[in-house]
Amino acid sequence: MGLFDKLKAGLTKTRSALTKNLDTLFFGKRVLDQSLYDELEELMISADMGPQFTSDLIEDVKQRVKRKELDDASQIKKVLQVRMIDILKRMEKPLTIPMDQPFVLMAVGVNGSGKTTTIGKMANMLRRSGHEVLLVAGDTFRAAAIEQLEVWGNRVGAPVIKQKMNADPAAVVFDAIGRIKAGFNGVVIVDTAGRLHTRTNLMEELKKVKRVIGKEMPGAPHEILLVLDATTGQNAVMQAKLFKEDIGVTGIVLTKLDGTSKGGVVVRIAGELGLPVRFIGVGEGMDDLRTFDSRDFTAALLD
Ligand SMILES: Nc1nc2c(ncn2[C@@H]2O[C@H](COP(=O)(O)OP(=O)(O)OP(=O)(O)O)[C@@H](O)[C@H]2O)c(=O)[nH]1
Ligand SMILES: [Mg+2]
Repeated sequence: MGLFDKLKAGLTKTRSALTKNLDTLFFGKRVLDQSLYDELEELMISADMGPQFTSDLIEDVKQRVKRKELDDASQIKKVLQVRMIDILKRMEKPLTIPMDQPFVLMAVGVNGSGKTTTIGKMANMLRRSGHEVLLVAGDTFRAAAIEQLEVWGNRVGAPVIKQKMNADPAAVVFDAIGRIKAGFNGVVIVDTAGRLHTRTNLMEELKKVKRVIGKEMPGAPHEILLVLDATTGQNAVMQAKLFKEDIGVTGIVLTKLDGTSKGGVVVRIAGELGLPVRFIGVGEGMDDLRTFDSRDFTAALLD
């Protein structure tokens, strides 16, 4: 199976919900009138594409009908596709990681969003393209978090910097940057906790980790990746806003797109956050991470 077909297979749930609903909406209903627009609005909202994208789409459709560019409801799908590509294109900025040069990446996000798994997949991708990778067990709060990262490290051939459970993550990170100072020339990926006793604690801890990295290595972290679980739909958008304001996120990974019909949320994240989507996760395996491509993504959902 080619990469595109795999992507399509990964996005099956969103794809079938969206195309089935669109086809039902347009079937036998050739009149482009207000009731069609109302139903279309409902459909877009339930697909988690967000109110702004939805009203812009409907306005566009109405204008095109006025200009007599549209005479058949099924052509709306094409308009939707063009608008989706247009908005998603803006967040299509793959992460460029220089070869043989220290690069520090920190993954953040709420518990269970897929941080550790995504780190494992990224490490795999990077190792395959010839990078040295060092994993950093910055989640010292959850039992088994360190072992989980070590399993990934073994699987992909990346050493893990760790301390005991409940150690200060800032101290673990300090050790890791020490490796760079000692000559390590690869990618350092810092795993972090998704839950502490309170959300404020979590944000403070993440800020401290970021501060320590920056103090030890000016200019770092070079990337703060927010890992979001697509199955949570609009909740993911809310979380993204908080992390963006509090920590200063530079890129997004949207995980579990294979397990949800809410993949349309990418559109909403694009419109409301203006952050690049670096990767999407379409499964639990180590090859189930893709760089985000707006055309492929849209085609996988609608074609
Ligand atoms: N289907 C699917 N499952 C995923 C994907 N990414 C992660 N998962 C699963 O989601 C669950 C949680 O993933 P973790 O990587 O442990 O999440 P985390 O953010 O590190 O969680 P905490 O360490 O508790 O904060 C695991 O069972 C993963 O296998 C994905 O793209 N698709
Ligand atoms: Mg984790």
